Amino acid sequence: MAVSNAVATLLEEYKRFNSVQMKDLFANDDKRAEKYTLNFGELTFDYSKNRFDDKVLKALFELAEEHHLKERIEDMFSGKKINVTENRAVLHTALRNFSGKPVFVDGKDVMPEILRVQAKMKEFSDAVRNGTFKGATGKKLKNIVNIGIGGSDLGPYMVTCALKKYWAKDIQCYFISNIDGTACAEVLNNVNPEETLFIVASKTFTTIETLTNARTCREWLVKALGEEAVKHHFVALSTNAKAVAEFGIDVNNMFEFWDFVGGRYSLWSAIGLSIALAVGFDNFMELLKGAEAMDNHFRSAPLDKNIPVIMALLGIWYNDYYNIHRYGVIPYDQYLKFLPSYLQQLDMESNGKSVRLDNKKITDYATGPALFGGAGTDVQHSFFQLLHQGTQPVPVDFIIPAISHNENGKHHEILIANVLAQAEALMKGKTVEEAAEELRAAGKDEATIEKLKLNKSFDGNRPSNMFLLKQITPYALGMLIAMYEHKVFTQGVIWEIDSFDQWGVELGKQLALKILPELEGSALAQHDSSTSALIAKVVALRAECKKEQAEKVA
Ligand code: G6Q
Repeated sequence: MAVSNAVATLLEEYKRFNSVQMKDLFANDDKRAEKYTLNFGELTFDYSKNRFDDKVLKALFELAEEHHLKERIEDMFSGKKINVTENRAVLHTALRNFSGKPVFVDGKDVMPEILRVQAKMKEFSDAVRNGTFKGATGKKLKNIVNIGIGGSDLGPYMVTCALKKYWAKDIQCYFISNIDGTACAEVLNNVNPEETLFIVASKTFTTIETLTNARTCREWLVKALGEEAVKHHFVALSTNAKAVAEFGIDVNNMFEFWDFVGGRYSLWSAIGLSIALAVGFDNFMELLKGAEAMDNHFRSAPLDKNIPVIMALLGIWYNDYYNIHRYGVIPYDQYLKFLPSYLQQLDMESNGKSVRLDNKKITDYATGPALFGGAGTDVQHSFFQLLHQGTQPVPVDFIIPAISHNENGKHHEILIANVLAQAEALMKGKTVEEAAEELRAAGKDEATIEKLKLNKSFDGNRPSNMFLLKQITPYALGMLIAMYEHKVFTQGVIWEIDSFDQWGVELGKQLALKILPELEGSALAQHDSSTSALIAKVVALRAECKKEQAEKVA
């Protein structure tokens, strides 16, 4: 690809800026934090601990303009078919559109249908929560089991865990995603069929993991309560009414969503039913309202005041100019511990692409980084070593609420002290001289100092964003998730990829379907020698085990 003006400027800026130390930037400008902090509602976004100055930022904004970011944002919000490989509009934003304004796809306003399903979700979630929708034997449905995978699991799972403090006292939520029989068994061992509601969440209603798990749960229920019980204990969330009916779920018990809602963007749709059941429909709406506030910010704020845009551009700066292809998200909040797993799908499934929108293979720049993370302070005791002293910096997002839902003595102050200290330490580092001085002050002899000072020094200059929230409420969480969605979208625009398809996920589905009959012995293995040998070994081990079990019984 020809080097554009903005790219050429950024390459020059990188040469100029590569060796600049952030601690010097702070020392030379006591307004740096103020200058590079944005406040939006109860969210404070401090991006000052990044390796940039005004000139770098200006070039990054030029890059966004070269890619017509503002027009692309409008294309998404207005229902243009920006998911080109699937020829679909991308309208998760319509699901949280409270403006009263229509949103059109193919000339049809999608809002009436969205509002209809939301009303149905409210009616149903209220009825389950207040006990008017009962199980087959007249008992209250207290256990909510969501059966889904990928986008039909990670969003509702992460959000229900994040909002645990808002759960109804007598409701428990469970999630079955993995095809591994253990996932099903561990949930079914813990619930009573008379009090359990199964939600089969599948956009396509063809996903083997979900359908297999749903069948197992259905058999379990029918065995306990009979076939008639299914309509009292099973509902479906899907775009595929035909397949739902074929599975044996009454379509009246189906909550619909549509092609313009991508799997990993679907927690705002009917896929969020488990959230509404756990925290109540009003709180589910608060989540959507928080997301809408971020949508409006993203759509209307100028680039230099736009939180998702700045996050995205800094990410591109590190990924494409510093060649750092890793990225950490560390929430300092136990309730948000699954946020990194959720973001892994959002970011990596959206932007882990190597074909451009013009159908050309990408060969000269990098797209989405590998994302990882976990809850602080736990991860300080696992992978933070690499963040502080590994050979490559890893840009990090820190997320912290000022107020905990469990203000327990000094716990929260200690937590906050940790996150602030980590960000400061990553930025400042510790010179070899400082390390030596510390050792000297601790009374170490010169030989020991010589031996340890390098190991005890820290390069610093390691970037991080700080997201400070007042508290993790449904509204704040909605804002936070939408912020990441829009960051991912912005990066996709600049990388010129389709952030809304996922062809790479399909391969696994096809390959597994081929191997399954070979494991069952009904087809002959035809693979590379490694795969064939492994299939043969598994078949032998399983046959051996069956024989042993049969001998025990005999
Ligand atoms: C997400 C992907 C993928 C999808 C799952 C489940 O964007 O499309 O993670 O959500 O494969 O698909 P179903 O909902 O169709 O079962």
